[in-house]
Amino acid sequence: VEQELSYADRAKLPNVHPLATKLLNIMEAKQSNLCVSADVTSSEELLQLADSLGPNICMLKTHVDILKDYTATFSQKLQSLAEKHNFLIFEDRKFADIGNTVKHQYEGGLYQISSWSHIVNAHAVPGPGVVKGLSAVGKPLGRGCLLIAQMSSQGSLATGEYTKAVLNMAEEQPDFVIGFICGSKISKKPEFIHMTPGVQMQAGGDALGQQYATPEEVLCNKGSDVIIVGRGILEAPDRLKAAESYRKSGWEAYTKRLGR
Ligand code: BMP
Repeated sequence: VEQELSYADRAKLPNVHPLATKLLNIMEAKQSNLCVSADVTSSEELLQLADSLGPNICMLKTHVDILKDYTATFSQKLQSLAEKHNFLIFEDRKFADIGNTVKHQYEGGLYQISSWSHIVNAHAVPGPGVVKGLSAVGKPLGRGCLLIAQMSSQGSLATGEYTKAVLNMAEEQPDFVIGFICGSKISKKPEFIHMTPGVQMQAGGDALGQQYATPEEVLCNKGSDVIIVGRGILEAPDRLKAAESYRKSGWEAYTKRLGR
């Protein structure tokens, strides 16, 4: 049986994207495969979260379009916190239009996402042009993209043949696509990062179709690399304590999978 590569081993692969290398090294150094989904509506609260949870996470995921008070200063402060605590920023924008449109949406508008977010994601629905458009803006800046191959929500249409087609699309543009949003490991290529939302300490769901699996299930049984946790941490009485407990569970599940 071939032994599975550790995050640190994968960071050194010859064909790995530099941003994936950076992420894998952060994960190893901080012993964290936790991405916190900072789904709050105030900039101040988001920055406070980033500063307090920063030491526990490998990545911070944002939805900047839910902020009621976004300013360019906010994005500068977030970048400083990412440097201070050594985590990557992932704006969960889910681009899903023709290449020319997503290019403008990524670079311009109010948010100028490409100027501050290390990672963005995209739906594969439009075809490879969506990645080409994003790449035209992001590649010169050293950015990377995750393709949405599966979703955690009930009744998702991103399954089966669609998921396979997303995989092929990623393999055709590895100079910009660093991995997937998915429920389980879907690519055998160790260069790709698998990131999974819909994670809480207890399996279950919410009233609007979200479905949850545990860190152990996602990292150990499903073979994903990074857990994305929002309300499991945000709604906890002590967010820092909750984040530390997700980090610990996630790391233990990963080391169990490696069997070392
Ligand atoms: P929570 O852990 O509170 O359910 O939040 C999950 C986060 O991950 C949300 O920000 C949501 O937009 C995102 N997400 C998801 O839940 N499922 C997906 O398939 C893709 C997502 O980006």
